[in-house]
Amino acid sequence: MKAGKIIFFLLCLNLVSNLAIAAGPPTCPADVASDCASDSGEWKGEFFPDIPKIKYEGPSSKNHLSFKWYNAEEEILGRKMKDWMRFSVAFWHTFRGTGGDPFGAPTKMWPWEDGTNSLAMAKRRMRANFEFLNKLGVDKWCFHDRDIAPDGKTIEESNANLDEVVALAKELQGTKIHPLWGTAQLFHHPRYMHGGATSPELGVYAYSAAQVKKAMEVTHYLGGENYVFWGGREGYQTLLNTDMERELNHMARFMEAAVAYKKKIGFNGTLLIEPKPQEPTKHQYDWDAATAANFLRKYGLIDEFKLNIECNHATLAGHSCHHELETARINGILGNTDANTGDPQIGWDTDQFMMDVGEATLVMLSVIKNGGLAPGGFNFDAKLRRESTDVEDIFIAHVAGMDTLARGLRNAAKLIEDGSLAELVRKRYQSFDSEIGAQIEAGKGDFDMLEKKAMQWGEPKVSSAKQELAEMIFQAAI
Ligand code: XUL
Ligand code: CO
Repeated sequence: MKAGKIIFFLLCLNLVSNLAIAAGPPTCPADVASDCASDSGEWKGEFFPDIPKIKYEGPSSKNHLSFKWYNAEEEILGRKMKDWMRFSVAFWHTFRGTGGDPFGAPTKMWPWEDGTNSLAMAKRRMRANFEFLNKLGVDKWCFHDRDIAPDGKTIEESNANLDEVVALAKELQGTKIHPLWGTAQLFHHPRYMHGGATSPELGVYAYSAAQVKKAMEVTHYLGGENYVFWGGREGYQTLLNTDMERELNHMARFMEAAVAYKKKIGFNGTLLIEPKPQEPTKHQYDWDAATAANFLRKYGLIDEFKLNIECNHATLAGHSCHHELETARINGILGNTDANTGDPQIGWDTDQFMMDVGEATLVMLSVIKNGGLAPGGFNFDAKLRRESTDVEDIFIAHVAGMDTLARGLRNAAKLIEDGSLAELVRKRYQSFDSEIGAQIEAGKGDFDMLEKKAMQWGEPKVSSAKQELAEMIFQAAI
């Protein structure tokens, strides 16, 4: 054979063997076989060998693996940026997201994945999580029980799996890292098809309680600062077969039991309800912030819970994220933000990283007015697009998401320091700064007195809303 032919033959052989690897059942990745031992779940060397620790380089940097706006130690409005933001990585998207959708197969098979949902794989993934957090410079993470450890055949087996992975997570956390929040996944398994706390089946209600009990225990053990309830299946498909009143009463009883258990185990974290109007059910009971607040007030739970506002959930409910944050804030229950965004042309929960500086500025205006979110923070409940498949894309997405919110913080601070927007708002209501206005606001504005005043004053002068001026001031700051 001539040299050219030999090279061609070798190339073909290589292609065939690569195809065989791609098509065969994945075990330990072929190209890094020497780096891992699939039976122990151990992984030698780094998961992200090509990624350096991400640093702040300022807005003029062209390095996509650097922060341009997020400078953790810098003070804005008298507080370090890291303390305003309190960023967290969502384990389920970042380490369990595959890029699969209802029409297509997974597109992401990270080098450390072996294609199984084994305990060994769960531990290896946990190691990847902590290397990622350390390189990104983020000291909080969020998880569902079932993302981090495989489900077992019985509650006992699931709990044992969870304990094993949680023990490793505790060791890898060290002293600096801990969960922003933990939660129980009560929506994937078929037993939860009618809901968990709102299932008509008593056995499912009890199973849900057992799962939440354990998830609260491990969140507490790991030093978690909050615990989340997202009721993905707590809702209905049709009211023809649903006793909505009974289901809501059951959900309240479940939340009361969670409060009692939190106190029993000495968990001081905040309990958070995460509203979402629909998806996966047609109608979810925690529709939006106002609906969740009403539920909490009706059942006397308003002092025991706060809300976790997710921006993409806000838009699904027909609101802006700003509206949901403000609704939670003025009700005294803004506790956390699941920082993501939707797509204006798509009607479902796309869970994208927030990249719009205007949206981030509005979010930060609310957060500043709230005095921050602690012990809550910003959890990146966001995933890479299906078509983003490089390992470095995981870093790029988080860096861009962190920078966008950091830019929002800087802009919001500029707007607050400038004061002209606040002045515009103050002026709109200045007639209420009068003696009669103060009387009304103090609850002493009875109709007899108001009728007399209306007759005395005659036709009121109504001023311009100055919307375009407000928008001009806002745009100038971003
Ligand atoms: C689903 C969602 C969840 C919750 C936690 O839309 O946001 O991931 O944040 O269960
Ligand atoms: Co969420």
